[in-house]
Amino acid sequence: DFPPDDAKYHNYKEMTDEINKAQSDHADIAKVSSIGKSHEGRDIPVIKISDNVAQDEDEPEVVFGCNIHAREHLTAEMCLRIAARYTDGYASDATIKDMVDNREIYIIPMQNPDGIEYDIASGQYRGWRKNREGQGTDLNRNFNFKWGCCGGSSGSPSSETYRGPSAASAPETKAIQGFVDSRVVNGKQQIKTHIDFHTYSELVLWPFGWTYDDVTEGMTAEEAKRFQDFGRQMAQTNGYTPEQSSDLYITDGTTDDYYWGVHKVFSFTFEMYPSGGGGIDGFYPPDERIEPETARNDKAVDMIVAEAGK
Ligand code: 0X9
Ligand code: CA
Ligand code: CA
Ligand code: CA
Ligand code: ZN
Repeated sequence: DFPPDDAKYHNYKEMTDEINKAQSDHADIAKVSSIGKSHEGRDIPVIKISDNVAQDEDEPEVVFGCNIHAREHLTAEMCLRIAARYTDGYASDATIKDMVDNREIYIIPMQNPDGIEYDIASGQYRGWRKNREGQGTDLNRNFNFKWGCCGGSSGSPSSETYRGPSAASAPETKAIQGFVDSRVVNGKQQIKTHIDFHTYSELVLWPFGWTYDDVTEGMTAEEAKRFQDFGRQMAQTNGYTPEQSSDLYITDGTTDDYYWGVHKVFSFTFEMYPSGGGGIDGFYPPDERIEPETARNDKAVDMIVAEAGK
């Protein structure tokens, strides 16, 4: 489990307990289901938040994904905060009620449950990043859009950025892609906006990662400007640095390139606290940082929820 000093972080069971409680406390607006199973057979839960939650209504849909990299535990706390704000705040906060009533919000707090549990299993952090299939696949290099195209991933199973033997080879990737694909209804993708949360470096990143070009096949000048403008606006609220993801380094097979490249979902990657300097310790901020560093993104989260209606 987490070391005693970091007990406020949620392990897999505590995460499922938390979202199941949100569902039972707010059954009219919160519904938990599973998008599929991990390599070791754990369910990957998603909590949907909306009015008339049992129905698939014609409302813009939003996805928040967290903890696709195992050691990035602060991000699961980010997703749990979003779920708590939109459920607990519904009765008292008119702005939240308006968002919940007019959107279908999907939150996936742990996209890599096996890796997360492995990282904390001994009581001493292992610094694990990938899933737990073989030597591990980097799930954020395994998505089926320009997979392995551009030197932004590795073909070596021992590498931290191993892309896997084929696109969407990992069951966790299959589950996420299958979920996104399933939101195409009558030929129309219902998901309009998305953020995937990572740590660390305090960045707001937008597609593409596979190329340095900002305008290219699948990204018009107008679309690139929308990403830049909105990314910079979100970064003004949290103090992160906004940039195209390839300005960090070239990546292929990532979530954001997949969401935008395949589905035209307006998709961002956030790198949360800290800003830098920590080496491996940067992935393990003390649990006292959870509250301030997740609250820091409340405004950006509300913005991307609103933007789904644009
Ligand atoms: O390398 C990654 O997957 C991300 N950094 S992390 O330290 N969390 O592993 C950055 C990905 C940046 N590229 C895209 N988002 N496309
Ligand atoms: Ca502590
Ligand atoms: Ca609804
Ligand atoms: Ca819908
Ligand atoms: Zn990451």
